Amino acid sequence: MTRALIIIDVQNDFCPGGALAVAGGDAIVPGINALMAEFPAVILTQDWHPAGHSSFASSHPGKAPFAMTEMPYGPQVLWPDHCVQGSAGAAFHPGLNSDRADLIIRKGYNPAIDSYSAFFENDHSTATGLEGYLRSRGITDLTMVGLATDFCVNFSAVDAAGLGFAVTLRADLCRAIDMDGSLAAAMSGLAEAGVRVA
Ligand code: VGL
Ligand code: ZN
Repeated sequence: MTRALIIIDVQNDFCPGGALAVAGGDAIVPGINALMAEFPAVILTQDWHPAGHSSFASSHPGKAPFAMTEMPYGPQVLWPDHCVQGSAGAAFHPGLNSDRADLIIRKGYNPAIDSYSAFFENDHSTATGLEGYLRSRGITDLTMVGLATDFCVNFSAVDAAGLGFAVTLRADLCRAIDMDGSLAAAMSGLAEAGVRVA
């Protein structure tokens, strides 16, 4: 059994003051840094959108942030512009010990498809390559932390469990957006998928 810590989207835009700020998003940084020491493998993900990405409300005339739209791959929340490639908002929180990361996996770079999960884009079929990386290293057990509990952490954890990894989500080291009951829905989906919530 080899374990990895997967740290989801601890980026400036998801922290207070950012474009898609999650309440208390920065409060989890010291605990995540401390947890790194317990894992032989540490992986960071980075939400990484081109300007004008199709998940941005600004790309849909007349649509407001947090409205829903229908994409060819299904329903999609429209977000404020965030994590634009190379921007300060897309950078990791300055307190995060990113030097410790073995791998940084970027997602959401396809202009036409959003990617909440670190494993598959929102069409649920286009792979990011993370599964192959983990299997190549013999990693079987994943602990997930980061932002946001109900979106990118949730979809990453559910996909990982579906792929056969043993997944633990450290809820104390995650924070949620929680729009329209999304956190409660995520928690029941995580339990159904067999993710252990600690
Ligand atoms: C996320 C919304 C849009 C996340 C990323 O990291 O949870 N949420 N892009
Ligand atoms: Zn995004």
